Amino acid sequence: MTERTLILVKPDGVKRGLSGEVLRRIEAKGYSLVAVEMRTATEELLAKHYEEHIGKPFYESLVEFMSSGPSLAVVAEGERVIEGFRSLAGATDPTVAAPGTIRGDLARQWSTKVIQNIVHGSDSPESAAREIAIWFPGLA
Ligand code: IDP
Ligand code: MG
Repeated sequence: MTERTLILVKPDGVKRGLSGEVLRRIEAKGYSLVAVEMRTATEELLAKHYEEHIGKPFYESLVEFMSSGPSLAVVAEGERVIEGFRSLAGATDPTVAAPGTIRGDLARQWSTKVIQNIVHGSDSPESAAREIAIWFPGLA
């Protein structure tokens, strides 16, 4: 089934000039871009986006990092794109993310406060619908 997913090039990726590289990998894989917009996330938006992480030890640092500058918000579409983009992104911890993945090739550990790993990708159809509605209310 054709589905849509919410992808973010996080502030570390945008600052390092890797937005184009992430878009290139999405398109090279064969997925299409439905929406692309530069956006600086507010604390309120992040509380919705990262609802499941509220109260965790890294939550405050995560919000500080994610609101530190613009992210590139992307909706991509394709057959099994939710699972497919998670695979392109690689494991959460960039130190051990497999080479060939976005995180494995382009990210590393910078500090122990928060993991900076270039991209976010929705992890299920339910998350994708929820996150697309948060970032692109007009598309939902
Ligand atoms: P995901 O982005 O691979 O889905 P999640 O577990 O949903 O990973 O965590 C959301 C984001 O929070 C991660 O991408 C990373 O930036 C940060 N994060 C996750 N776990 C930790 C941690 O243990 N310490 C610091 N930051 C973390
Ligand atoms: Mg997640």
